[in-house]
Amino acid sequence: MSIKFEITHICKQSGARLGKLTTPHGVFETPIFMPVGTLATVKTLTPEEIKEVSEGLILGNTYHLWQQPGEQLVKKHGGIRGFMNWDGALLTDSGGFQVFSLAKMRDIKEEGVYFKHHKSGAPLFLSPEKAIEIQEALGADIIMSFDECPPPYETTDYMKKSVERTLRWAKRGKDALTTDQALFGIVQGGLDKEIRKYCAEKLAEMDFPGYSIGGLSVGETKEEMYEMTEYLNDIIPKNKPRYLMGVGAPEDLVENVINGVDMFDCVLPTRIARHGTALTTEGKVVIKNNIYAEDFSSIDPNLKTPVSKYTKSYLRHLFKANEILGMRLISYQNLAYLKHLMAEIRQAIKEDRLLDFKEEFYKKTNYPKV
Ligand code: PRF
Repeated sequence: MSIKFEITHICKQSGARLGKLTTPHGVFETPIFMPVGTLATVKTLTPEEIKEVSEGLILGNTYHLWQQPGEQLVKKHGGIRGFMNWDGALLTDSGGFQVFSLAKMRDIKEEGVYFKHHKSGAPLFLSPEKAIEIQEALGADIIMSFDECPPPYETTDYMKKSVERTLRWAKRGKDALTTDQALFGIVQGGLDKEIRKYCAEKLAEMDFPGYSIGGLSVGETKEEMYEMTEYLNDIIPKNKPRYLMGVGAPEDLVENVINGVDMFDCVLPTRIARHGTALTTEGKVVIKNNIYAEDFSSIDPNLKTPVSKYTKSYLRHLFKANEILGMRLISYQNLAYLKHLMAEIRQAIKEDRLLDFKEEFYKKTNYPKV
């Protein structure tokens, strides 16, 4: 197991954790947000830019790279790091989520999932062992078990069966691993606390170097998400990093850090950027809006980045004219803002004032409070 995790401080006001995550390609202070580079690219940004707007730890994806260009080609470059010229650290997701979010006509069997490719319709099969084999070729520092991410409002009976299978898949993945990459187990169980608890405890018995929380931000309400992370805070082993998968709206970062989460990833900042929505220290800014037509102020008055040089009016023009630079600049802004927000959160933990910080955060921004 080639990562190390230590808790360095617990916020006296909120109970939130400050930690130090050591990987073969960097040491990171947690809580941390990891930008998503699904296809070995954080969309529109160069690795030099990604360095500036991240802590140096990003995500790649098994499903997508398996399909295109194929993990063996990536392996010939020395893994994702060599392929995309990234000298930081990496985490890959197992593909479990994409099988359930993208695939057509899937058939879940004990051995794995048979499904059809989301574009071509070609028949495919992904198993816990195959997901490990692909992630070994991709070479990330931290990798994920193959899991089922069931819809949040499934029946209790279905959830139980699904979690039992996800647990058997976690064990099979662990047995299949031949490298010292850090393999995380994924806690599933929808919105059922008993099933979640059972899943977390069974995974803890298998002793993974870290635990992910999957199956949230998949259609449930924010109240339900926060209630589940709050519940799991006392159940997932305290001495290991906890990673909340696919969650990254600014308010979700603040709330879930308070609930004991150490790591996050989400396509949200880069996805909404390409549609012209900026995340700023004052809240969301929809840059195409007519009110910015002659607004000569910068996108974020409190965050100095290379994007601050441009007026909102100019950024709006880029989107109106469908110019690629607009997408690049807002992607940069959004990741720079989340990096800044996480640094503020860590500082507030250090100073035992994260609940005060949360209150100010909602006062100063238009991010939604539940
Ligand atoms: N499982 C996996 N990856 C994921 C999820 C999951 O449940 C989610 C759910 N938010 C995002 N990414 N393997």
